Amino acid sequence: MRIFALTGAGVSAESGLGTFRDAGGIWARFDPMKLATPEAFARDPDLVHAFYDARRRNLLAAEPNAAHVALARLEAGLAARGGELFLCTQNIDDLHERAGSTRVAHMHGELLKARCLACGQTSRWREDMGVTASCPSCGETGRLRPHVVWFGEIPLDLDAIFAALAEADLFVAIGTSGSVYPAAGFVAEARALGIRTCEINLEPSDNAALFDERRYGRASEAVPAFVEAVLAAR
Ligand code: BJW
Repeated sequence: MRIFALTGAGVSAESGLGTFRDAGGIWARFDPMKLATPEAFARDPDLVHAFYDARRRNLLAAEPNAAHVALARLEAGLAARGGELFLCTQNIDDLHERAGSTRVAHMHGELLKARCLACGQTSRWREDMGVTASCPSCGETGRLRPHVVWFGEIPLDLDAIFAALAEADLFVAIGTSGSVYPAAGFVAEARALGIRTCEINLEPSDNAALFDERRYGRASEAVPAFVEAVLAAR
């Protein structure tokens, strides 16, 4: 069995990383147009760096939760049965990798990487970035940005993502509100391809009506239960 899993901020919520659109979420406290667009970064790089520096520090203090661990177990369990998990995350954290997932497509980038606007290289980055940091590849100063995908930018790895989606037997969306495209369109794409669809979320997402199966609850409980059911059935 080939499973395509799309994860969102809800999978990392119980690790202490904020979601975006819940009450008290990141976009309830900060204006995304001032922080998560290329225009915002050009206008006020100090402000944007401060926002991502704080989130990077928060991430480094966080730990994977039972939902991340269960998805790593699903990858290994499917592989042992001749199947495959394609794990596509909208999250910029590294909690799937730290829980043991070995192949993760980060369609909205990675907070622990920097991209140089001078040479185009990406580098691993765990410190505060700020406007005076130098690129480890080319040495240019003040040209680094967080390696994340802002509104109006094209998400990463889309060819591999759509190819994996087309080959899946099951599409499962976990902890995502289904409000940001193109990820929000994956469920409709899956349905058009005749792929079974499942949603796991705290509450019905914007796309809830498009899912064949719906499981509501906290990711730390609902995802392990889903993984057990999948692995027990094969
Ligand atoms: C729990 C839980 C618990 C809570 N357990 N659950 C139509 C078509 C195409 C594009 C567009 C379109 N209309 C508009 C657009 C443009 C735009 C867009 O979608 N805007 C919408 C707001 C309308 N999209 C873009 O600009 C994208 N680029 C693009 O479209 O390029 C064009 C193109 C595409 C394809 C081919 C060619 C060209 C880029 C989008 C970039 C998004 N960037 C951000 C920030 C990244 C960096 C950062 O982290 O700061 O990505 S925005 C933010 O939203 C972040 C997330 O990855 C993303 C999705 O959020 P997510 O994960 O769903 O979080 P929430 O908070 O919304 O939901 C959490 C859910 O968890 C909730 O439902 C809770 O109930 C649940 N939950 N606790 C389980 N314990």
